[in-house]
Amino acid sequence: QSKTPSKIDNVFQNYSHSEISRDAATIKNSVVMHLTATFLRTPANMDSGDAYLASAFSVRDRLLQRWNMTNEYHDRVNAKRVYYMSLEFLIGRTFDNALLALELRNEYSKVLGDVGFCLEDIIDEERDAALGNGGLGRLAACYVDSMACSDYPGWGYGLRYKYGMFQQQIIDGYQVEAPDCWLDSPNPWEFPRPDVTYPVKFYGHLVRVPDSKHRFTWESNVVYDAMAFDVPVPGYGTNNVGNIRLWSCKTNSLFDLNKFNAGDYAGATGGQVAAQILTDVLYPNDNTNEGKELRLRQEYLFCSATLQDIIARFKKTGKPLSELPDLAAIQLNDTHPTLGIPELMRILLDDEALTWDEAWSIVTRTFAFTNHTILPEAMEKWPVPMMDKILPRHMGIIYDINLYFLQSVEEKFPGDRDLLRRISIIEESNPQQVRMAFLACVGSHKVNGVAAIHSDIIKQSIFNDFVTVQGEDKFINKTNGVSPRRWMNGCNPDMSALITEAVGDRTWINDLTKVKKLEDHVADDDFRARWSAAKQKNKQRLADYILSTTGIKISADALFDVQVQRIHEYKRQLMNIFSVIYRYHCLKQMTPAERAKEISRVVIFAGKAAAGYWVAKQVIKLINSVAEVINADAEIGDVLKVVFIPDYSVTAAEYLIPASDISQHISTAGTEASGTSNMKFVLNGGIILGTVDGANIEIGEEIGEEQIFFFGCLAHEVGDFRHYLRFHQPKPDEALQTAFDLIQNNTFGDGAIFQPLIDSVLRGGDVYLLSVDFPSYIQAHKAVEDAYRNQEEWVTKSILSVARMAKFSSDRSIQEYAEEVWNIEPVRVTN
Ligand code: Z2T
Repeated sequence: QSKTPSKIDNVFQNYSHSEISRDAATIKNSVVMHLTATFLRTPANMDSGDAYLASAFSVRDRLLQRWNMTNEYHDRVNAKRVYYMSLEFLIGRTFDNALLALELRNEYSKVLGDVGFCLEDIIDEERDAALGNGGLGRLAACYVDSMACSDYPGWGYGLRYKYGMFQQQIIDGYQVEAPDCWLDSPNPWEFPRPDVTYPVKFYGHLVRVPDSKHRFTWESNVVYDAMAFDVPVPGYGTNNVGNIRLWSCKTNSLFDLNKFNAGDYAGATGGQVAAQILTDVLYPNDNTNEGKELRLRQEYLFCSATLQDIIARFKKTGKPLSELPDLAAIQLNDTHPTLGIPELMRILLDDEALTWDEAWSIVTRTFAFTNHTILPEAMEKWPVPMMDKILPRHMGIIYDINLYFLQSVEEKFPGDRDLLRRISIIEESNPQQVRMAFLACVGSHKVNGVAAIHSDIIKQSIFNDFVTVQGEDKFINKTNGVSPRRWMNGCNPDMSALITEAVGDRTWINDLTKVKKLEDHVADDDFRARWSAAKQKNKQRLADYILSTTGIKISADALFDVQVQRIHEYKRQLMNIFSVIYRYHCLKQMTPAERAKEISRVVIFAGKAAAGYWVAKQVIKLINSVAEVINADAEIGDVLKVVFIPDYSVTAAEYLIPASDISQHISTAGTEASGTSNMKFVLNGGIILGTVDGANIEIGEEIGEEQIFFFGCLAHEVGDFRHYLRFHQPKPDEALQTAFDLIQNNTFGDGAIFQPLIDSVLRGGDVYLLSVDFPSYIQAHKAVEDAYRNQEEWVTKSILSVARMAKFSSDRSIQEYAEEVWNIEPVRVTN
């Protein structure tokens, strides 16, 4: 502990009062300073990559003032904080976001323009921080953004993967994965905190503390150090700057100099390799659980470091641990961070010597849990022998949690053995498994789903018994939302300018209820024309992006039909491409004169398949094979184009979403917990073609059924259809059969490659009900076309939709969590 010299107060007394410097000369100086001093370049030899780094570091200097002010202020007033624990934060780029939040965009644009750079090109130099798979990870990023913007004292906690979401290359139509080396160039948006490092133990054995019931010493020599990296989250329209604290495994001390000196080089670095790999890569699974031992170790490193850090911060207040729930709320983003529950128990029992009941009361008042899926293949279960080997203390604590829980169930429902078996945290399989969703539920005071239908479904399915035992009030809904900063103001400047004009100022960016004002302009011809022009410009921008990334030339005058998301059977990209094939067939049957009357369409796909998900990868191959044939067919020309954009990312989404006319959200009813891109598309004036599933339903309720194209069977009908299809061959309608025929005729190359996909419908029980929904899907496409022919009505739908979308701001979601789950209040940061 070093002492602060008393003089320091005088030297820095004005520090926290300093305003962000905005004048062009000062900004230019700071960019040149970073260019020359931080990166050893000169203005004469700088390229746009240098210009990005120098500008980004200069912006970050300005951000730091607010960041320090925020943390000092929250410490000073002992603010209750919320900790959002997530194995994934799909952040994307930060530079433009920070420029907008600090209201410095025009200033930097000018300074860069003066030296011959265009801000858009500079922005394009930044690599995405892709520390997440899809919806769940992006939701975490939107939520920390909303906490920052709404003045909530909130932190994200996650892992700093050296390799984020893999890069997807398309070779010969197939997905090929390459590592995402996002840290190869300097990252202006992270701050290493070598002083914030915690030891994390694995394996070893337990020694009971004499005369104690629940207190153990855990002895092991396998100890890794987790070191913090802090990522700032600039709040728009506020001084509040949030923080995402990411842990990385530290390895320097693990170098074995004795082995090195003896010439054993592999042995010398072996310990480092073993440690390093813990935070090396993000598991690329969306909605599936691989059950790998390394993943369990990753999860524990994350949970242990995070809980130690939260406790250390709490202890600085000098308050007794019984008051932890008054100063800290912890949200578990799905079950991935569930080990935080036994880890906090371990700290309170073994390190702090609390009794079981004291500790358990603190734990259950601190944690809350969000479930994001009902797909059985995504449910985390860990074999008891594996958990016992790696985390013996936690396995013991989980057994005790389960014992006390089952005792309480037995008290309420005496003699119901089947209930006990069903509800046990330990599944009596061979080997036994720890059901992480049950552990998360038992250790939390609130459990929520992510859209109304999903929250209902989980109450009737996986948590049905828990509702009976623990009561209905514990199980609530928190419909997802997305950040208007990134998903409107950032990615769609022209539309945003129109909204600002309609509202009168920019306050809608932090209060989306104000977009209602757009309804006043829906009959204003000039406004409508500019609304359409904004969409048209976005479509041209996307056409340019597609040309540069794929070499495919498309017309910006066509209808843009977009499905971009992880490739998964339940999302039914396969149904989409079957319908494209059918459409191609129909166009081929027409005379040129008939074809000329058709609406030109570009069908756009993008998305990654989990590396081990063979069926999903075959779907990518089919899309690319179909695209190749159709795009080369001179007879078809611009009437139908099919594009698969490789390497979908947050940044690609920022190009794609503002340019869509219709987007598809076509999961089998009951399978998509919420979906969040559906919200983003509509917030950008796009129209949804979708099933009655996830948040589509609430979007339809808000914007009105005239503004959305629904089709397909309903969630409550799925069970019967599936049951029927287990015992009966599906009967494809003529359209679907035509698609099968074309594939089997080798229209798109060797049809045999795709037979397994056809068989998943015809012989695999058609689990996702393609044959059931196909006829209404084709009908819905027709309805979309008819509506699109009437451009006047289409523009009305587009404006009305955006006007009615306020509910889907993540600010609304976060406010609900704050009030109903976390019990925290906004804190306005001032000097
Ligand atoms: C994921 O992105 C989602 C659920 C998961 O369950 C895992 C991952 Cl990686 C374990 C998605 C849902 O599929 C989607 O419906 C939802 O909108 C999103 O989480 C955010 O809640």
